[in-house]
Amino acid sequence: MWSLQNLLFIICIALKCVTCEAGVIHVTGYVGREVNVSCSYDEGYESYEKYLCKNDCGDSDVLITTSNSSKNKHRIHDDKTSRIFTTTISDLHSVDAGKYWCGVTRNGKDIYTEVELKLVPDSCCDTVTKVQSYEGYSESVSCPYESQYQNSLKYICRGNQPSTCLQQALITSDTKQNGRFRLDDDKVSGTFTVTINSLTQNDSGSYLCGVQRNSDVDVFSAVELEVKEWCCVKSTTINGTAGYPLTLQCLYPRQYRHNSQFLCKGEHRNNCTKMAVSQRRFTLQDNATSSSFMMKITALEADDAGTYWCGTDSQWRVGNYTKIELSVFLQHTSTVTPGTTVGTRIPDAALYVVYTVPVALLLMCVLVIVYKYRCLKAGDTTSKHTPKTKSSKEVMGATGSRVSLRERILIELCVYNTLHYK
Ligand SMILES: *[C@@H]1O[C@H](CO)[C@@H](O)[C@H](O)[C@H]1NC(C)=O
Ligand SMILES: *[C@@H]1O[C@H](CO)[C@@H](O)[C@H](O)[C@H]1NC(C)=O
Ligand SMILES: *[C@@H]1O[C@H](CO)[C@@H](O)[C@H](O)[C@H]1NC(C)=O
Ligand SMILES: *[C@@H]1O[C@H](CO)[C@@H](O)[C@H](O)[C@H]1NC(C)=O
Ligand SMILES: *[C@@H]1O[C@H](CO)[C@@H](O)[C@H](O)[C@H]1NC(C)=O
Ligand SMILES: *[C@@H]1O[C@H](CO)[C@@H](O)[C@H](O)[C@H]1NC(C)=O
Ligand SMILES: CC(=O)N[C@H]1CO[C@H](CO)[C@@H](O)[C@@H]1O
Repeated sequence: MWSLQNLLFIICIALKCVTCEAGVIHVTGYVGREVNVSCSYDEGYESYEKYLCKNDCGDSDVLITTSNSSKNKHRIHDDKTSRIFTTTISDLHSVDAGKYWCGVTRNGKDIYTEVELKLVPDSCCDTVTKVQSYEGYSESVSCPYESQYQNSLKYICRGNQPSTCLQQALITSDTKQNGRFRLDDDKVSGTFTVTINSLTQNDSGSYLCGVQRNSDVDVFSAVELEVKEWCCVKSTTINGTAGYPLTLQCLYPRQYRHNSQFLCKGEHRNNCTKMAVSQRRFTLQDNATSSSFMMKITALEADDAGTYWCGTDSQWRVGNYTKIELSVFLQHTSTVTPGTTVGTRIPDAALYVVYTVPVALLLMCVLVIVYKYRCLKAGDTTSKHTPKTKSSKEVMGATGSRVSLRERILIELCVYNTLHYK
């Protein structure tokens, strides 16, 4: 059964006289994108109709002809000077893969060229090289390639979409230098290197190294670059108490021990103000044995709270940096934390002292005041009007003006205690 079908097919093909004049044309396209299928023809056929068909090229298999050059997702263009007609198939789906024929209509048998369309996903790659760096640094990305591509165009682009990589290339081997990007091609080792200067966190992400091929889709390798925020190299939090001495310790890599050491203060490391070591309260001390230097503050002040940065290179380029968040405690009352302006925290602290006296004591005062107020009111009322109840009369009789004096003393004592409580 199968062989009969096969035979019928062969006969069918033979009857249609399909011939492969220039062998099979292999074309690769990206899923979701478009592909150009170009077929050449011999001299003399310039004015003939050209077409692209699928399967066994019956009438219903013709996808597009030069007589009607745009249909659905197919476009055809006949370049009569170079004698090449090109069919563009857009919005490629996996079902579009397979065998096609380029045809030239003529009396008798048409001329056919076989085309094999292969589809690949528009993403790359299974293996990704990871590269880590820091803000402000320069980083080189190495892209190896096979020796047969020594003289091919090399390029790098962002993202991981091969189909658009070349047109969005950041730099190619033709330009070599473009702003912060430089491309060096070492043909001997078969590696091209892309160097990116003055890295920002914006440079983090995926990159594709591309090598152009003329007869097929380009070759790619994927790189993932992570640019770390400069501050996050090391971060510590320190609590100090106002009035007491404090030492801030800054570690540095041993190889940087001869660099100048600095400490600065400010929310952002790019515009923090350098600590004036000449200030009497501060002293800077290096400790080479522990690869660190220390900033000693004799008596901590509320103003000292904030963010500090220290390192061993004022160019902010190399070495390890430390971010220190210093909070200053005002003797068991309130904290001056970094990120807030000290000027507004101090009054807070003062209020805190007044309002955090034991609640019980305050409550007692309030009760006494209320009680006394009511007593006085009751006294006033009863002196002008006839007492309505026995109890109110008793209260009046038992207390009177003498009690009022005693109460006043109590209240005053109470308020005094409240205000002078520490
Ligand atoms: C197909 O050819 C057209 C015309 O030359 C060109 O603009 C387009 O970029 C080509 N598409 C692809 C995927 O090569
Ligand atoms: C070309 O194709 C379009 C859309 O399929 C159709 O409307 C039009 O009639 C065709 N033109 C000719 C000359 O066949
Ligand atoms: C970061 O990249 C975005 C878009 O990718 C851009 O709009 C923004 O300006 C860039 N920021 C810097 C600081 O380069
Ligand atoms: C500093 O004080 C805060 C608030 O009291 C506390 O949460 C934190 O654990 C303290 N940190 C250190 C390093 O003592
Ligand atoms: C410091 O730099 C940051 C951004 O890095 C900016 O938001 C801030 O306003 C700057 N501060 C001053 C005082 O220039
Ligand atoms: C330097 O650091 C080492 C190790 O932490 C310590 O033993 C030594 O006392 C420090 N020296 C000074 C002068 O602080
Ligand atoms: C960013 C940076 O330079 N980090 C260095 C911090 O210090 C250690 C050694 O102490 C180095 O190995 C890191 O490279």
